[in-house]
Amino acid sequence: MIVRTTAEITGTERDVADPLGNWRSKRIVLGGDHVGFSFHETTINAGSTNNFHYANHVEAVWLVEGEGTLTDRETGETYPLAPGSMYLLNGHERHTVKADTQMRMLCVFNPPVVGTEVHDENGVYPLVTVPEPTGKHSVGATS
Ligand code: 9YT
Repeated sequence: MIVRTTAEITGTERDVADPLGNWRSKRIVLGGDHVGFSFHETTINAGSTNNFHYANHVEAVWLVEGEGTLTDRETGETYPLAPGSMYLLNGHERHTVKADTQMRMLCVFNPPVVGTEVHDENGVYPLVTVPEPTGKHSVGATS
């Protein structure tokens, strides 16, 4: 079992700031934890517009705080975002998140983000994997 608090993550290498200064993401679970997904708390600044494209990952996002708009840039459709909204990028959609107020969202990535990824010129994270440790329990092991 792994137990963590945001207080332990804040200010460490798991607390990642957007190079453009629009968001900050606390990586609560990463690929190195070897559970098949990563789990992040992302805070997006009020008034910012963010173009994302996870070409190599599926992402689910659950909005906890704040309001804004999601645009699917593949179709042009827009969706209001408010606490309780969820979007699932199950088609690697290019998308834009516009934050009217500061937004706080919980994000799950599969395959997991490892933590060293940086967005390329298209806003894409590369696929990076972590080798399984040897001699350790695998996910689902009972002993
Ligand atoms: C809203 C969203 O896509 N968040 C993604 C996570 C963040 N960009 C990160 O942790 O890298």
